[in-house]
Amino acid sequence: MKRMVMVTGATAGIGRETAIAFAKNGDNLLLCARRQDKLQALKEDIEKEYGVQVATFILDVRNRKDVEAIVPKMVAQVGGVDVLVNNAGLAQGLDSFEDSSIDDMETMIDTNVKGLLYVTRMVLPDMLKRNKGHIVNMGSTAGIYAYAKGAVYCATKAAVKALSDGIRIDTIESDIKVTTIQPGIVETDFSKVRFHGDQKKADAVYQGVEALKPEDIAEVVVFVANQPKRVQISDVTIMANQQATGFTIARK
Ligand code: NDP
Ligand code: 8X3
Repeated sequence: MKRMVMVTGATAGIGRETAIAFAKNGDNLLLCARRQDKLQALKEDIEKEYGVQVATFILDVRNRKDVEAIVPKMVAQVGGVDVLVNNAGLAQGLDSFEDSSIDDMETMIDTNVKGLLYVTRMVLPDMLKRNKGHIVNMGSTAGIYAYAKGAVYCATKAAVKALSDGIRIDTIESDIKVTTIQPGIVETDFSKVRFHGDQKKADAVYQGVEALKPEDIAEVVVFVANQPKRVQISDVTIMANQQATGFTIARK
């Protein structure tokens, strides 16, 4: 039977490729993000190419009221979510802590931490009721190794890992699985968003390194979700070949 896979932040980068990879795998999709035009275009492309069902809805994961009002309705409408990929996330700014904007800090915490827990809190009870489900949280190598000027982003990704582990402990009596995916450097809109639209600064991040592609991460997410019932992959760390730790990169 086809699964229903929910992906947050499905309009770009890793989330978009994850949606496509699950569709290729034959799964139906429930996709959300803030940009309606991109969601609609992706829905049309996937339905035409892969013939699976795609439901979409606009969601800003930072908006607790919206998450509480919309997510349970959408989950009920599609008949339950089998795999939840908490992917929506971002970095804002790359500055020494004392110079960092508090607005940027709050945006990262509100999106990467609070958004993830709002969504999960709305999806998990139904998974528990059905004793079936897999939560895949998008962490980062930044959550393992803090790096200069990235204190708050790194802290949010360390929190993602701790949330995954905590939820896995709390659901241990059930068949629910929880996985943290920890990518290294992946070339997406991530850096453009981090530098508030400065494309030059964003391009510099990927110079001299063959960064991972979002498809590389998507393939791992599908692999993790396709394991037999007895297998729970708790964490996966995926780095670029030229990357030793989060910020140790041999540029050529
Ligand atoms: P992109 O900027 O390419 O994509 C981010 C996605 O998140 C977009 O679809 C965006 O959609 C969505 N999003 C952002 N804020 C919100 C919000 N408030 N509510 C709902 N959706 C939101 O970045 P990536 O694909 O690279 O990032 C995806 C995840 O992977 C993030 O959690 C990131 O931290 C993580 N990651 C990225 C790495 C990298 O090197 N690129 C490495 C490790 C982890 P929209 O704007 O339409 O809302
Ligand atoms: C995104 C990767 O190393 O730029 O999580 O923080 S990094």
